[in-house]
Amino acid sequence: MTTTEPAAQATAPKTAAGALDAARDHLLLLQSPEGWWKGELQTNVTMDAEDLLLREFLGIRGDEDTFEAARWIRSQQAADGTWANFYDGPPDLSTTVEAYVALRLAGDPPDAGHMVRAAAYVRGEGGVPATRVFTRFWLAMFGRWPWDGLPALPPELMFLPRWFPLNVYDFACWARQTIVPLTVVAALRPVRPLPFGLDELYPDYDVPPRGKRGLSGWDVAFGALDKALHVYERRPVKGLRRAALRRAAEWIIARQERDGSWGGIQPPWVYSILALHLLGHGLDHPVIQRGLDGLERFMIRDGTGRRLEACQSPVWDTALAMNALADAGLPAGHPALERAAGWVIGEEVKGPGDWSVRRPDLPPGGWAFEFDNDCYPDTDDTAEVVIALNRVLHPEAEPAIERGVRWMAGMASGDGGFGAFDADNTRALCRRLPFCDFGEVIDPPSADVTAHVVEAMAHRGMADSQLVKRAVVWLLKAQEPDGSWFGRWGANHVYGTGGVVPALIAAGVRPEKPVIRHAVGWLERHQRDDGGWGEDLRSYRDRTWVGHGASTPSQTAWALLALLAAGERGPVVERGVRWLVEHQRPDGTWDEDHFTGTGFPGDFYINYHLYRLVFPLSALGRYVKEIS
Ligand code: R46
Repeated sequence: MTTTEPAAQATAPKTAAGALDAARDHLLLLQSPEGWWKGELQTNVTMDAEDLLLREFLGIRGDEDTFEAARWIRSQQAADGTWANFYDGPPDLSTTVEAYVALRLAGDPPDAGHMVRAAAYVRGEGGVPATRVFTRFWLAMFGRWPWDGLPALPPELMFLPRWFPLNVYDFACWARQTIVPLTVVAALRPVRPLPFGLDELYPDYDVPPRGKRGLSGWDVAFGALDKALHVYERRPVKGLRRAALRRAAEWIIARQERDGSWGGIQPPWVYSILALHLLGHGLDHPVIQRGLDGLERFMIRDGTGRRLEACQSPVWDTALAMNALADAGLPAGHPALERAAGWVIGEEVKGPGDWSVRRPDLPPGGWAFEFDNDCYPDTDDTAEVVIALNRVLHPEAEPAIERGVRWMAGMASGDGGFGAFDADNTRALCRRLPFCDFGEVIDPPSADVTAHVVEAMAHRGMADSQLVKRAVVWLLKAQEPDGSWFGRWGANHVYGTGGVVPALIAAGVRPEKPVIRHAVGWLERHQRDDGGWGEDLRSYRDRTWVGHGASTPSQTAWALLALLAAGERGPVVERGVRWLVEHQRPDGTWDEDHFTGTGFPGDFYINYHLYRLVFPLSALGRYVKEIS
């Protein structure tokens, strides 16, 4: 290795190359025989609590499963008795209530220390009345919350035409798939017995119910509509109600995936099982059976207990791993890459999906996030897969890439940007429904997804196309006044900026342009004293955290990828690389307790366990290539 930079030669380059080799070898060992990679997708104990509640409701809660799930839930409890939604995060009321009820199901006595502390926290925060709608839904199913005390959600929603505001296709696919089965459950208002009371979770004073009860015109209007729907709910038109429930059931059944899931994500999966069961499908019905069996494949069991993955990320992880290995210098024909390419090509989505509603003439193509969610391919995964396949040698790659690019191009939104699962999914009114008090419910274009699409298209020689030019303009307009970009699916401005800068450079924006200088300045200003980058998830709710937080491997790598793409070579890069090298484990990977993935800004976060390895590997690979 030769370099003209003596200072650099003394420290970083040699160790960076060593770190690169160790990381590459570690990642190669994690590949499955079939060719894919999959890191755990860790979220929070809501998943495990609701799993026990589901089994209790269906009458299939086993002792072993209860014991193991409870063990995991207890292991995640903070010393003050609460549960958070992410590592080192603040207590979350709704999650704590759900975890507490699950532990009561498992037999933990209410006077045990850890339960007393949890209940005291819950009461201090307003108790059950102050929890999110989802939590109160579960409690209503066990008679611990009045069905009338939930926002109305009539199944007649299914009859709203596609052009009408708030029809199901106005909602993001994850919300749509959650809402449709919940309309069924809400219409049938089931109540199952719970073998204990929960008085300790209710405050002894009146609490104004949770919600964004504002004074704006829409909030008042939706409040009135909610009242009217509650009146209707006492005497629904029988024929209409029956037809609506039938329509919902058909809609749900048509969307079950091969693995028995719905969308491959926990909420739609669980509520679809409940809805179909309540409509008369017995536990031995093949649809229910497949649903329950499929959940088993999302269970992780180890010495700490049993936990449920909210969803799985094999296509995403495989594309990222392929790109990281290619960045690390693996030749295009390396057997690991060829095996991965073969597997990914077999995962191509070949049929229509909910996305076809907005783009009826667009032929299918592209990739989804998971092993089996063919109804919901997304542009983000498609972009990363296209970038990965485009740089490996596989005889069948080209036609799949072309179909993927065509599909991705057709999914551009009217404003030139890209959402993840749908085009033009921008009805912000959805967010104001009283029912929608948790998480994002629409899928508008975002900077990180648009950047990935731009980068993929640029790699395919389309940088000068109208489509890419419009997307680039979208990105330029989306830059924050401070020079960064918001991160929709990763935390947060470090992720957004780390994605957009390489994309703009790939699309032909010169590194000396003000837009790039401004972004580089933001990254440089937010490098931490230890040389790394970190951004706390609290930044989604509190802007003082933007760009600030403990250094992590993935976020340090994202910043470096942007700086390297922008042509930076100075001490900022050197110190960032040194942070990665010095924090690498002896086995070649990194520790990353902090969550750096985003499910819903402000509400739901993900620790993608492979991020700690693939992104540092990419960054080190590109760095070592630059300096050698
Ligand atoms: C990383 C980028 C690639 N993209 C993939 C996007 C998939 C991210 C993972 C989605 O997983 C989800 C899991 C649960 N819906 C959810 C939900 C949504 C997504 C949810 C969670 C908790 S409703 C509660 C309610 C809901 Br409470 C673009």
